[in-house]
Amino acid sequence: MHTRQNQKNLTSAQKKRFTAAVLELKRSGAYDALVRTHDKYFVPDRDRKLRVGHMSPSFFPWHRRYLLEFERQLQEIDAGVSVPYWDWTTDSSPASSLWADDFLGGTGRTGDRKVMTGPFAYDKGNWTVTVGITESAFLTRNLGRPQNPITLPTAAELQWAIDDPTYDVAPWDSTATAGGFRNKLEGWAAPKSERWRNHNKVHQWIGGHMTGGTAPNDPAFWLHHAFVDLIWDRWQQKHPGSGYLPAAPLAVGDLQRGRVIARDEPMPPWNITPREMSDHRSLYRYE
Ligand SMILES: [Cu+2]
Repeated sequence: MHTRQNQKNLTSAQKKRFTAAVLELKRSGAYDALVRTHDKYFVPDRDRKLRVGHMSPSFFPWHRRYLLEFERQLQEIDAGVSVPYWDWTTDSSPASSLWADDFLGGTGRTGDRKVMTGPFAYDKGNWTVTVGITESAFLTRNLGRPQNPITLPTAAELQWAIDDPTYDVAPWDSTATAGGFRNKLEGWAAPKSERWRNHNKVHQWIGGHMTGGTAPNDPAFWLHHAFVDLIWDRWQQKHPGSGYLPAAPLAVGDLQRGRVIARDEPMPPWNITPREMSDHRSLYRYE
């Protein structure tokens, strides 16, 4: 049993061990295999295929299992490491210690958005982007998008999602605007003028590689999704009578049948069900 800590409480020794283990995973090739997995399951509504990772109810359990994969691989390198989480409602500035030279490094430079500081800066020689290189082989970021500013989600915006007692609603995709915790937190449930909320807005605030299917090219991905995972837990604590939906496979004739994972259906690529992923307390805890 290990503890996932708030990133702001990590000692400099812990930050060093975490980043060293990530760099070793990158060197071995295992990191890029994980990036490829995320990209493969980044299937939008319009594709009319099974949606398991995003724009669907299994967004939370799929990412829980995906983070466990990453964390187990890190722990094979250094058993004392776990994934920290980033509470973006409180550490909401590019000046946060998260973005310092001794941890994730900062924003990209003007022009090509190339990250110039920290262990993942291309010029340090240890972090070449190889999956989804249409953009660039160097890590890019644009924290807060100064030329067209965007702010991180507030505590109130997060609470708006957590307060919804219904896990998810039909049509179980990005257009599920009738409510539902999942889409309010994943962040598609927003008026056009606003575009993104909560989880999605954080990807946009970081910018660069974090905005597409190959977002795990930026190690900030894991800290963001560890907090998303913790939020799922907070929602469960607040609504003990609610559970994952849909509880059963969708009926014949439903346009979403075969495209959405029900509570006891297996999620690729691990063939584990949302029910099996709905309680993390035997695996790890949050500080
Ligand atoms: Cu994400």
